[in-house]
Amino acid sequence: MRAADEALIVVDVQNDFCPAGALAAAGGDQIIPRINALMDEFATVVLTQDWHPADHSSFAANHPGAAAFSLFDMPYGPQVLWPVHCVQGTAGAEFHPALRRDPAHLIIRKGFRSAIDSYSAFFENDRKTPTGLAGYLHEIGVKKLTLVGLATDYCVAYSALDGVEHGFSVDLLEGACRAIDLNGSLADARARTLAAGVVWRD
Ligand code: VGL
Ligand code: ZN
Repeated sequence: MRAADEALIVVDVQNDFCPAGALAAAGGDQIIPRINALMDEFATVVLTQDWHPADHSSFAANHPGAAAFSLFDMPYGPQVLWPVHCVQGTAGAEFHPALRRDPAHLIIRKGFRSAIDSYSAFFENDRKTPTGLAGYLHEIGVKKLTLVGLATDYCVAYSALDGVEHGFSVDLLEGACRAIDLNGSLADARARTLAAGVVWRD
């Protein structure tokens, strides 16, 4: 067991981010056995779940003429337009069937407001709207986070950065994550998280 003040944050291990999913990270399902085993080491386990309404503004399909993976100017800044993924109530939004969920104390959903995307488990993409996760973790005395899941360069990296911002010490287990890697996004995420003090481990 790790120290009682450590939490495992399992980011978006959902069907749509795994092979054959709508927005797959290559090898996304390969990380699941390790994540399942890690859950036994932590007193606090949190799962996050990307959970979009069908009319979500991050979907290219909701912007006539726009291509998936292009950039779009949202009121809160540039946003990648994604293929339709993790729509509430669909199979793609479910956790991968091999992922253990019994050990989770909290499942936090994000991206459920049509007008704002949410990569981070802590803040939506306007960087202002909180999910409540920081309050939960602080209130139960968590000091250190270990981040695993999908995708390394989006939801995991953004959660890591915001974790540091909220005063947690943050480890990112690269071998228990897989990336989308769009236009250098993985190298970019690594540089930005390292500069912020996130510790990358195998
Ligand atoms: C994610 C893009 C869009 C992720 C979620 O989980 O990394 N990426 N929605
Ligand atoms: Zn999403």
